[in-house]
Amino acid sequence: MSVPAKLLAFAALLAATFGVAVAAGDAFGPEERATPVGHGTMRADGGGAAMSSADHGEADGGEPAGGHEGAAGGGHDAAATAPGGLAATEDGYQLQPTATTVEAGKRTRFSFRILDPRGRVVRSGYEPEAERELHLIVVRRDTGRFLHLHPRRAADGTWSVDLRLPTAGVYRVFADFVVGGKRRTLGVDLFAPGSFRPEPWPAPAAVAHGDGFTTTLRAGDLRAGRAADLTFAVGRDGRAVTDLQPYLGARGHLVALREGDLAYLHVHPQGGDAGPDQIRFAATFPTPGRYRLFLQFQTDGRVRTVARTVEVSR
Ligand SMILES: [Cu+2]
Repeated sequence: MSVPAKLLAFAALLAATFGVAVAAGDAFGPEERATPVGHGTMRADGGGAAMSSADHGEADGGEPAGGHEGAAGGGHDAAATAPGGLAATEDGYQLQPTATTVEAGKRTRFSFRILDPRGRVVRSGYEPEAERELHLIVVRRDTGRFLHLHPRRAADGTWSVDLRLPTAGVYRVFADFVVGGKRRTLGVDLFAPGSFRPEPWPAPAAVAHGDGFTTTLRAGDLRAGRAADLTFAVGRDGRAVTDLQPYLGARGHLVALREGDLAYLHVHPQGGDAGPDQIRFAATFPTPGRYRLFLQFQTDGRVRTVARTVEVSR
């Protein structure tokens, strides 16, 4: 290919990628965000492109309600490294959606309930974690689309949120919450009928792009079963971003999913002496292999998402 032809091809690629991102961003209202990721051809440096301009939605403020008892006790420690999200039930708690099929591209009211070990709807007793009683993460199973939502809880314990799945496909829905002193992540599948083309994961790389930002990950050697210190440096246009705003009570939020089964890791923000452009987390990757990391942070009142792939060795 001649040089002009290459340039032309690259320009077309940029237009196509950007077009997709804009379409996805426009499609979302203030209560949702979708992050198209994995348009891998744009990674000059190996990072995945993840662009979206939608705001991160807040729909909190569920009414307090009494009546919930009998929560199982538990601690944060022993099970802290065990991944969640692989089952719809854990310790007898159950995630029960009212629908398992949603039309892609259409705003839909998505509702669900959490049942306790005695089969009763959990109506209260949620303990805020990262400033929310419940975090709902919706990920297309190839991880090419990512949503982070905060449903509203009604007095009868039903959680609801406006959901718009960006494309057809199979999605994993994770409800991440703390009840009875223990954090649980329950997962169910959600289907959006239609044709679906899975996107390959971008190769692991230190630098990843998304929402117009660049993040550089410093983590050393990631080893299975060992606590890892993940430090992300946020940049934009070649400069460090030093005006990160608090997001969910921390500098950032991180979701880590294992390749193959989308096991959902419990990641914790870390303080420490990181610079103003840096966000630190502690995580333990349970097994060797690849993981997808979705880093979210806030600047100018908007939540940004940058996805990346990491490789964990034995
Ligand atoms: Cu959340």
